[in-house]
Amino acid sequence: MRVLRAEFMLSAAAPGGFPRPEAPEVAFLGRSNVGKSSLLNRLVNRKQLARTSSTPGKTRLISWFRVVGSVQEIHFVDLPGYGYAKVGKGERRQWKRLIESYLDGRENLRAAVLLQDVRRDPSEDEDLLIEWLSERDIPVLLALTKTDKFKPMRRAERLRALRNAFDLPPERVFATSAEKGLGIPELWREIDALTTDAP
Ligand SMILES: Nc1nc2c(ncn2[C@@H]2O[C@H](COP(=O)(O)OP(=O)(O)OP(=O)(O)O)[C@@H](O)[C@H]2O)c(=O)[nH]1
Ligand SMILES: [Mg+2]
Repeated sequence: MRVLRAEFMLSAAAPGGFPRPEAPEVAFLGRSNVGKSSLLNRLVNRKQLARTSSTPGKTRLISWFRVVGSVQEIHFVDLPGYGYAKVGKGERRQWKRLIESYLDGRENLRAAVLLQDVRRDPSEDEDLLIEWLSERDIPVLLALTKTDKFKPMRRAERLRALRNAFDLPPERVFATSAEKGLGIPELWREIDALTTDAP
């Protein structure tokens, strides 16, 4: 789908502030600093739509973005990152509560893009998220981020390792770079397929 317009809608810290579920939604999930905001910006061709941070772990809110496309309107949802070392137990519990309150009963959520830095191996956080998503029958698209950090040989090696580590269908795994625009058309194709109702 061609993006005609993209704009920030609102941020919320609790379900009372979530917007009404009036368009198909795609959520972006991943460790803090993994590149969620950057990938989201790249998908809509807007450098500074979602704020990218040099101080990781600052986003404590869920943010909605309206994406007006050539076919339909969809909403992108930027979920707070996790796994930031300085975060205490209480904050982690709060993060879990917020994410689960979003995932539970969000009937317009069509897909979750789980981001994983290509340089890291998955942790129990990614395992937990995949479990939550599969319990709720939400399709997972795995975006391996920052693949520009590697030369081609090493990149291919890491892709292989991560494809093995995540037990997902190969067509749902994407090697991306927000910096270079890699993997963006492929990811869009799958987002389109999951957000468009079959005729
Ligand atoms: N080289 C490279 N750097 C990237 C890429 N994507 C993101 N970054 C950098 O990684 C850092 C974090 O990016 P963000 O997009 O803010 O990450 P985030 O997941 O939204 O972070 P939080 O909102 O804090 O959880 C920034 O310094 C980005 O410039 C990429 O594809 N390649
Ligand atoms: Mg962010």
